Formats: sequence, structure tokens, C-alpha cells
Amino acid sequence: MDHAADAHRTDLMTITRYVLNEQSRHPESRGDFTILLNHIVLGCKFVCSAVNKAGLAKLIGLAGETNVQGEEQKKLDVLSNEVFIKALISSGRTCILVSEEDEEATFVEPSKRGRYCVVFDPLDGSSNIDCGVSIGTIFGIYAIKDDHEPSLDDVLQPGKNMLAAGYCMYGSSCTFVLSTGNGVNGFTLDPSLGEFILTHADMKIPKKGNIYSVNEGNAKNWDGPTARYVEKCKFPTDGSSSKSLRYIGSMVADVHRTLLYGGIFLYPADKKSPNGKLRVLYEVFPMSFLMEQAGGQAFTGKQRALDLVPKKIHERSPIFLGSYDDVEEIKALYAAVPST
Ligand code: AFP
Repeated sequence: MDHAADAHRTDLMTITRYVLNEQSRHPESRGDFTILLNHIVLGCKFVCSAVNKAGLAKLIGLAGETNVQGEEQKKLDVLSNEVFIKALISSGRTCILVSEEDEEATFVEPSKRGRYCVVFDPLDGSSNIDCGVSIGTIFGIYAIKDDHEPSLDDVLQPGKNMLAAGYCMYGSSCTFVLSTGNGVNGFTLDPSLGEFILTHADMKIPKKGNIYSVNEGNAKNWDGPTARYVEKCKFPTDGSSSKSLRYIGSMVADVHRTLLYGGIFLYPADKKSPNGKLRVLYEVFPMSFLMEQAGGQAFTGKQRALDLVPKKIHERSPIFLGSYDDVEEIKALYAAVPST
């Protein structure tokens, strides 16, 4: 009997234990971050359970529909948003919340305030819910600058100032990927325990990949560098093999695959959407933070994505992220174009 392997299987590193271990490296820490993260994890467990039984519970459908009891049914993304907002406020550790679902930021009332700002998309990829494709929650965490009245400036900060970022993917298993600025770790929900267990320690993205991921239906509106890059993926001129195309249309799933297998994910600007589609605060920044922490890169077409300073909470930006070498190639193509 392999007692060493057995001990490994019985010594479970839960996400809470992992964050507590991290906390012990900061003697000044009071455990606030651990508490906040526990509330985010709770929200993810709720959404995971709701996504799993969505068909059964008739959660899928238009907001405002009524069920047989005459109660208003909520769309899964609306419901997820409510769960996260309530979980985050009740943590007592947040002061500003920015959600994809809410036009305005939520300022937590003074009696329940803490020092963290959370930017999040409670259920990204929701147009995929009805066909059972993987969807996810994305979040980023900032701390307020000093002891002052919180203001929007506390969240309109470059992504490099985030303290932590992550996502939870509701797929064939429920996977929580987290970085607190010290590498990237992946945890998988063990439904029998109700706990996220460390399954992907110190994730590193391959330096170069052979997959590109983009909505090619937008090709007629792309700019020159994006069009040239995708052409090179399909018809390489340096003797290398063509890359494979994989595109789910659900950012969490596309980025998760990119992180594990390598390659590049692109949501570029185009003639119809000069700023691309994806939102800076709760899509571009958290995913760029994770990519950099895993050894990859994230680029907007003009600059390092994490250097961007958003002016509005729902601002959009083009994004190219993934394996270091693949992003380097697209950077070179943009650098070759004289700026206008
Ligand atoms: P939905 O939430 O409307 O499904 O949008 C998902 C998303 O924001 C992101 O998860 C995808 O990467 C991207 O949009 C897909 O956009 P296209 O449908 O334009 O390819």
C-alpha cells in the first residue's frame, strides 16, 4: 500500500485553508481577505447549484416571467447578481461593488463597510445557459486607497493595482481559479464535501500554444493586424503547422482552456465596435491578471492590458491574451502599424 499517496489524498487543501496559509505570510493581516473570499466562494457554490438544476427548476427564461404560483421568476444572471451582492455586503468587508448587471456601482452603507472593492460579472456567457455550455463568474478585488470616503476613483484604477482576481467556471465540474498576486491556483468543487479542493497548484500557461480563439464571424470588420494574425494562424509562412480554432463564446470557458492548453484568446476592436466587446473592470482585468500571473501576457492592441486606466465602470477594451510567445506575435503586428 502506498501510504504516501494515501496521506496525500487525505490531506485536503481546501480553498479556505489555502488562503489562510497565504495570510500567514502577511503577519499584519487580520483575516479580512479570507472572510471576503469565503463570501465569494459561497456565491459561486450557490450559482453552481442553480446552474446545475436550471432546467429542473425552470430558472431559465425571461426575467419577469411568472411561474404557476404566480411568483415572478428570475433569470439566472439576475438571481446570481442578487446572491453575490447580498453575500458581498453581508461579509462586512466591502465598500464598493461593481457588477455587470447593475448600471450604477453599489456603495455599501457605512455600518456594513470594509476596505475592499469587488468588481464582478456574476454570470458571464449567459447567452449560453439554455444550451448547457460552460459559463462562469469573474471577479477582481481592489482595496480602497486610504481611510477615506469611498468613491468611484477607488475602482477606476489600472488592473495592475488589483489585489486578487479569479473566476469560477460552471462546467462539467465546478472550477475556481484564483490569484492573490502570487501565482495562480485552481480548485475543484467536491460536491460530496461542498468544498473547493486544490487540484491545479501553481498553474503555468505553456509559453506557446497551437490554438487561437476568436469570433471569426466578425472578420470582415477587423483591423489589419488582427486580420494578418489570424491569417498567419491558418496559413503560416514559416513552415510551422496551422493552429486549431476553438471558440466557445463564453469567456471563462475560452480563457480556462487557453490557460490549460496554451494559445491565444482574441476579442479585438472592429469597425462596428471600436472598443471591442469585453468590459475592462470585470472581464479584461481579472483575466489579464491571471494570465500574467500564470506566465502569459495580455495586450489591448495599444498597451499592456493591466496598465489601462478605465474612465467609466462599464468601459470596454479590445483584448489579446494567452501564451507569452503568441501575444508577442500580435504585439509585433500592432507595433508595425504607424499610429494614427
Ligand atoms: P453573453 O454574456 O451575452 O453570452 O456574452 C459573453 C461574452 O461577454 C463573453 O463571455 C464572450 O467571450 C463574448 O461575450 C462572446 O462574444 P461574441 O458572441 O460576440 O463572440
